Amino acid sequence: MGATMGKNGILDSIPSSGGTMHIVMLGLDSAGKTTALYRLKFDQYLNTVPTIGFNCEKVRGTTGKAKGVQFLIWDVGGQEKLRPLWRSYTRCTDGIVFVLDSVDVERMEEAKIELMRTAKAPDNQGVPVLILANKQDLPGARDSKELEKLLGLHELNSLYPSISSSISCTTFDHNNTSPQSNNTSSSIPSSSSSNLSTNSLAHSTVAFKGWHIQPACAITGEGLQEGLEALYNLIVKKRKLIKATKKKR
Ligand SMILES: Nc1nc2c(ncn2[C@@H]2O[C@H](COP(=O)(O)OP(=O)(O)OP(=O)(O)O)[C@@H](O)[C@H]2O)c(=O)[nH]1
Ligand SMILES: [Mg+2]
Repeated sequence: MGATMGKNGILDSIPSSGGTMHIVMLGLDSAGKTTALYRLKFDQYLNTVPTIGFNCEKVRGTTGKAKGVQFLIWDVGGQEKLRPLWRSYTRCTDGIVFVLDSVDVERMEEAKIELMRTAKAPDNQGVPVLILANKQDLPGARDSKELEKLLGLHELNSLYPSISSSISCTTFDHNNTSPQSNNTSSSIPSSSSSNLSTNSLAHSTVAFKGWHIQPACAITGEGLQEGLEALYNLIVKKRKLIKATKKKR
């Protein structure tokens, strides 16, 4: 377990091997990060102590498209004095898991501030984020919809890239009912006043929602693999989007 801190952050020491996804797990102290990590790794509940520094484990996905995928998961201590270190771990990561205590409404604002600070940091913008709504087994646990509101997760939408493409669209001549040109399957009606327009461009934007909220219980393991799969899907989707954007240039 463990690695040394390079000048460019903790991930310096890890080869960015093709198949392995690098994931960093953050969240307030006592949210359940280490419990979740050990549940994923050993498939059992292990007692934890507050993390000073970090834990790191290789974990295999077991469900859906993430089945067989290897994740290298960094679990970083969440105490206030340790949070300035989070930045060193998130640099170059493929995805972030933000673990939340779904019962601790008193500290929800604090969690929101840390989540937003992390997601909005220049190095992290656009990195897929899984919000793990942990401790769902406890009475009073807030559900995903409520947490989404409490944390203002819609704020995250603006952080993700979208691909905008221009397509040549059908133009319509009112004097002649046949289309002028048609590079698309759908025709876009022209305004009633114009009788002809040629090669007009329609812009379509494919939005990418780069975050997902997953209810979970780290003690029993419920929701953990599902969350990992959701994060994996976001990472793959983002990579495809970036590839498509590069091709267009
Ligand atoms: N009821 C319940 N308790 C949980 C759950 N997950 C973690 N806990 C408990 O919450 C406490 C803190 O868990 P940790 O995994 O150590 O929390 P952490 O986020 O790693 O905390 P730091 O290392 O201080 O950042 C422990 O007593 C866990 O047993 C859960 O899903 N349900
Ligand atoms: Mg811990």
